[in-house]
Amino acid sequence: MKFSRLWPFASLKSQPFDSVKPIFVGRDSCLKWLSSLVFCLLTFANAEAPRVLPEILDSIPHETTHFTQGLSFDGKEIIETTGLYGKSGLYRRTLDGSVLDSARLEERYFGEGSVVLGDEIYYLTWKSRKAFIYGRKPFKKKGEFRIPTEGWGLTLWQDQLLMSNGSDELLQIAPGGFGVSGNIKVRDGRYSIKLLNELEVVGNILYANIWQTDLIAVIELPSGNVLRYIDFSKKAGEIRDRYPGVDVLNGIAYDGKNFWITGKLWPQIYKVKF
Ligand SMILES: [Ca+2]
Repeated sequence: MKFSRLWPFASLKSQPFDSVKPIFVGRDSCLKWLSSLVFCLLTFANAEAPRVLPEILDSIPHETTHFTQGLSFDGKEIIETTGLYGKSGLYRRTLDGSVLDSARLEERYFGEGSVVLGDEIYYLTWKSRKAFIYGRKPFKKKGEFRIPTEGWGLTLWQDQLLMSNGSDELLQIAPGGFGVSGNIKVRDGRYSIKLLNELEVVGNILYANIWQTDLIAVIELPSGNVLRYIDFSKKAGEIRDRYPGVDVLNGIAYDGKNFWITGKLWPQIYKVKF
C-alpha cells in the first residue's frame, strides 16, 4: 500500500463524522457506513486508473445553506437540488446568483440528485423510494414514481435516466415506464468503485463524485470502466480550512464547454476545465 495512493483521504480526518450524509438512525446504519468507507479506502489504496488535476478557471458565489445534491445546466441557468430533512428544495438560478424559481420538498423527504428531461425535472429522494416529477418552467409538481433503492445521483444518458445509489452499480431507468432496464457496474481494473454520488454525462463519458472523497471518477459508458480520476483535493482542502462548516464535494454540471463543481454548503461554485 503506497502512501501516495491514500493521500487525498487525509481530508477525511478533518471531516466531522456527524456532518456526512447518513443521519445515523442506529448502530446498523453506522456499521454499514463504516464498512463502506473502509471498503472504499482499501479499494483506492489499490486503484489503477491515473489521477489528473483540474484547472480552476473562475468561481461564482453559492448559497452556504444549500446542501447540494444535484447540479446541472438548463441552457445558461443552473438547476440545483438540495437535501436534508426540512431543507430540501429545487432551484433555478443564474450564474450571478439570482434565483428565478424554487420549490421545497415536504419536511419528511430528504432530497437528492436531479436531472432535466424535456419539459420536466426529475428529483430523487434519499430513502423514501420515491422520485418527484416537476414541470420545468415553472416548477410545479406533476407526479412521482417509485425507485427501487436509495436515490443518490441522477443524470441522463441516451434517453435513459442513470441513477446512483451509493453502490458500485448505476441503474438505467426508462423515463416512460420508470422501470429498471439495466445496470452498469463501475470498476477500476479489478476493483468495484462504490459510493458513486452526483453525476454528469457528456457524450459517452460519465463523471461521478465519489462520496467522502475529493475525487471525480471519469467513467466510460456503457462499459463502466474508470478511465481516470479528477483529483480536487487541493482546492477542497483549502475550502475546508477556510470554512470549517462545509461538507463534502458534491455537484458536477457541464455548460457545453466547461464543468462547474461545488459541494454541500460550499460558498462557491467553481468553473473548471478537466
Ligand atoms: Ca450533475
